[in-house]
Amino acid sequence: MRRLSTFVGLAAGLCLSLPAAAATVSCSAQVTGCSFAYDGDWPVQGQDWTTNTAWWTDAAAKVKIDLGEVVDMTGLTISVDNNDDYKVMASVDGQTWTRVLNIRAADGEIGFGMDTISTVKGDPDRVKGLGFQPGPVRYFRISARNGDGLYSMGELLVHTAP
Ligand SMILES: [Ca+2]
Ligand SMILES: [Ca+2]
Repeated sequence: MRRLSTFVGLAAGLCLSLPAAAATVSCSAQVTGCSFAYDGDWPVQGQDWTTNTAWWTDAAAKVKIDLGEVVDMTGLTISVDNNDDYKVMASVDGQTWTRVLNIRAADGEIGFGMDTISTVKGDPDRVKGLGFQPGPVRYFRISARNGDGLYSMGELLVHTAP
């Protein structure tokens, strides 16, 4: 199910990047259901953390996304399990990494199951204070720690400048 905010964003004249044909997702071996992390389908908020999601239980695990090209990122929307800390690292060249998003377990409005969190102004799932860093990006690495040790990611949307 695509998220309503995608259409709200389009109505507002924003240019959104759904998974591009050249984009790829890969994961470290601890992750189950890797492709669900970046297939364009969004978990319903509050749904089970292992249904159509990439999920893991090892804090060393990583979900890796390569957009296939450098884009000018203006915002991020991500679906993660509600009760853990998630870190999104990004890179232009795959060598130098910057933390572009820092989600804490208490962020978002969902108290059980999957939670969609966005940096985009006007998005109903917007959360302030996530340490979002806009700018050029190509590669992403998402990892999790703390919480209950049961981690999950359902989707990522990179918002770009028109
Ligand atoms: Ca998905
Ligand atoms: Ca959890």
